[in-house]
This record gives sequence, structure tokens and C-alpha cells, in this order.
Amino acid sequence: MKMWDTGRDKKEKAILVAVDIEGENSWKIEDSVRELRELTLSSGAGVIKDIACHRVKPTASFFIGKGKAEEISNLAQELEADTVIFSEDLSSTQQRNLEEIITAKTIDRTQLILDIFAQRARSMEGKIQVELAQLEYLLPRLTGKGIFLSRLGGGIGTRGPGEKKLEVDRRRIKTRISRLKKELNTLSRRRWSLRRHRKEGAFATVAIVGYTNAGKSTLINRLTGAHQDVRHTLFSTLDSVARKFTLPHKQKVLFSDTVGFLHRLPHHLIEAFKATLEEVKEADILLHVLDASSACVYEQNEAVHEVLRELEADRKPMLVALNKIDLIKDDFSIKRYLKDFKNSVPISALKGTNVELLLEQLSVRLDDLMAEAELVIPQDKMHLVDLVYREGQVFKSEYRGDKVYLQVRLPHRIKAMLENLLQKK
Ligand SMILES: Nc1nc2c(ncn2[C@@H]2O[C@H](COP(=O)(O)OP(=O)(O)OP(=O)(O)O)[C@@H](O)[C@H]2O)c(=O)[nH]1
Ligand SMILES: [Mg+2]
Repeated sequence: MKMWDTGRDKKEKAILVAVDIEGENSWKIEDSVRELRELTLSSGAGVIKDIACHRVKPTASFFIGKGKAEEISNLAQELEADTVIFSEDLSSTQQRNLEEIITAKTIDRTQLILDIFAQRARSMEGKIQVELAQLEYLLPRLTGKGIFLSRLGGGIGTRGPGEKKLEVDRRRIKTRISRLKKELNTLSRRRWSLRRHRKEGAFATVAIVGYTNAGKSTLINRLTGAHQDVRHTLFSTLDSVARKFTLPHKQKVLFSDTVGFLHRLPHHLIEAFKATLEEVKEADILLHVLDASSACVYEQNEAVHEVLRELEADRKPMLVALNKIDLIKDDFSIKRYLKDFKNSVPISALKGTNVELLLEQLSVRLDDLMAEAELVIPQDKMHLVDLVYREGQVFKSEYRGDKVYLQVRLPHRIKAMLENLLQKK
């Protein structure tokens, strides 16, 4: 039996503690509670109670103060909770102290998210990325008693591809981290050469991005007949998938569906998933799927931009699909969103509404972005060939004497820059 299967048969019972620290979180407390609940359910645990508390400042030893911790402890005993989940990140001291008072296992939001990722990881790359994020999270916490090492109960916070390895010491963890990073590097290089290959096939790349559960996989499935897992749960997609498609203006594109974003996505995860998220960084255009039926459309939109900024992909051209309009009863909010979100098209990926319109818009945007060019690159400027492959789609490439001839489609700005550089002696 795999170790991270423990606790699966009996549903883990969790108490949620959403903490609102003054001026720290732009989300309303009700929304934080709702999100924590969805995350918990996505991890497979059940929620037996949620508690919201406000604090001006967290305390160093108990985060929520000793009195409140005791209150939660009583409640946990009374309700026979297995786990108490905090909406904010806890330091190792806070976690240890809390666990001494609250006899149930105590975990924070990052651990909860890491646990969901651990359960979802399927591909080798996905598993390595999750393990890396788990170890990076664990490392600074491996001090003193090392509470993480003594957890044998199973359930959230104890599962993961790297779980068995949690029982090794700091130094071995560090060695493991560097090995995982090396493996990721190798995989990432392989990915890069694949991508280069694809570009030779003259595909423009469209990365489907968006908040988790917005409907990204539903959309790629509808458009391309892909079979991405679609579920009403957070982070159902971890591994990216790419599918070929021909747009109304005959451009050949490659749609990629990848991991969903989240408000305050743990930094370790973004770091670890950077390889997967390269698809986003390298895309010619982003197709942002926004769940227009959510009560937190603006917050989710902001969270997506926050992650894109971290990936340095926030300046990419973007088309917004205002999804799930079948669930919206009033025209007024759709009109408002169309005004507030630039370049947006209201759609329903589930029902197929306006999907053609979305594709047409995508075609128009791509036409605007790209221009065809013929380039002749002399030997002393061979480094530019790489740039062309990275930024554009190559239809034809051949040696003509000692020069390279390329027939390409490129973003206007790159075309102008190259033509300028190639004119210079
Ligand atoms: N009503 C309605 N539901 C939709 C629509 N699009 C997607 N859904 C539902 O929303 C849920 C999430 O859809 P997914 O396609 O898995 O979302 P995702 O963005 O890929 O989510 P992750 O991979 O988990 O980040 C599923 O239950 C879908 O059936 C839509 O247009 N209308
Ligand atoms: Mg998905």
C-alpha cells in the first residue's frame, strides 16, 4: 500500500479556522472561508465546522492567541475532529504550540494546497514538482522537535510522492532538493526541444490560463475534443496538455491547458511549477478563462494577474473568455464585465455558447499580432536564429550557402527588431 493512501477510507473530519488579519488580505472573510472550504473538500476531507476570527496582529506563539486556541481545542474534542486547518500560513513554532493545545493535527493553507497537488500529480514531472515544493516548505521547519516527522496518522499534510523521504534529515533533504531540481532541468530541456520542434510545424501557441475551476479544461475539450479531466474541484488539472487546432482564419494553433491559479498560490509551488508554466511564458497569446458566475470575479481576475506577474507573463496579449454565462441570469452583470474586462467574450464552455465568436476573436487578435517575414541570417548573426525560433513560427528553414534562410511568422515588434539588426553591418 502506498503511504499516502492512509486515511482515505475513513473521511477525515476538519475544522476550518479562517483568520482575518487587519490589512493583510484583500479578500472578505466570507470569501476566504468559502475558499478554504472548497480546498478542504478538494483534498478529500469533510468540513464539520468553520470558524472566522479577526485579529489586529497574529501572535508569535499561537497565531490566534492562547485563549482562542483553547477554545478551538475544546471544540475539536467535542466534535471529534481529526484536523484543524488554518487559512493563513503558520510558523513552525506556532504550529507546534497549537498542536500541543489542540490535540488534533494542525495544518496551514499551504500544506493543504500541497496535499491536493500531491494527490493530483500523475506525470513524472508533476510528481517531482510537488515533491520539490513539499521539501522546500518542510526544510525551514525542520528545527527543534521536527513535528512533521512524527506524524503517522495519515490524511492531509502527510501524503505525497516524497512522503517516505520526509523521514530523512535536513542534509539529505537538501541533497534530494538539488537532485530534483536537476531532474526538472533535464525535463525542462526536453520540453524546450519539443517546443522548438512544434514551432517548426508553424503553430502559434495559445495558453489557456485562469483561476482553478474556471472551466479551462472544459473549454479545451470543447474546442479540440481533448479528454482533459473536468471536475467541480480545485486543481483537477496539474499536467499540461497541448492540442492542435485550426482557427477560422486558418492559423494553426496549439492550445495548452495547464494548472489553475489561486489567490495567494504558495510561492514554493509557483517556483516548483515554473517548468510546467513555461508554456504560459512562451505563448503567443493568453486565453484567460474567467468564471463570470463566481461571486469573486474581480478577485479571481486579480489573482490570475498576480500569478502572471510572478511568471513575467503579464504583458502578453490576452483574450478573456467570460465563462459560465449559462449560470448568469441578469444581463446587467455581463454588460458590466464586458466593459471592465478588456477584449472579453461571454461564453459557456459547457453548453458551447459563443465559442465560435471566441475563436473568431482569437483569429483576429493573432492576425494583428503576427506578421510574415523572410529572413536571411548571415553566419556572424547565427544567435538570432534561436530568437526567431523562440518568438515565432518557422514555416521553412534552409541553408543558402553559409547563410540561413527562414520563412516565418513573428510578432510585429520582433520582426521590426530583427530587420533592423540584420540591416546593420
Ligand atoms: N454551468 C457551467 N459549468 C461549467 C462551464 N464550464 C465549466 N463548468 C464546470 O466547472 C467545473 C470546473 O471545470 P474544469 O474545466 O475542470 O475547470 P478548470 O479550470 O480546468 O479547473 P482546474 O483544472 O481544477 O483548475 C466543472 O464542474 C465544469 O463542468 C460552463 O460554461 N457552465
Ligand atoms: Mg482543468
